[in-house]
Amino acid sequence: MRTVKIRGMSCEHCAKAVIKGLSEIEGISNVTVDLARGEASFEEAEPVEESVLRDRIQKAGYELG
Ligand SMILES: [Cu+2]
Repeated sequence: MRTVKIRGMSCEHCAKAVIKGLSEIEGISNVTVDLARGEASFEEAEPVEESVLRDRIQKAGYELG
């Protein structure tokens, strides 16, 4: 499992948007968000490039890191 920091999430709506965005990346599954910690966790079939994560999180309206 991989865990990344995400900035800008404040409520369940944000969590859902991040979960949806990350789940759409090929090879990523079981995405969960911990709002209090500002983190998302997921399983990867193969390591996903950080730039791919960053792009997808930005499209959802948030920032990686
Ligand atoms: Cu929100």
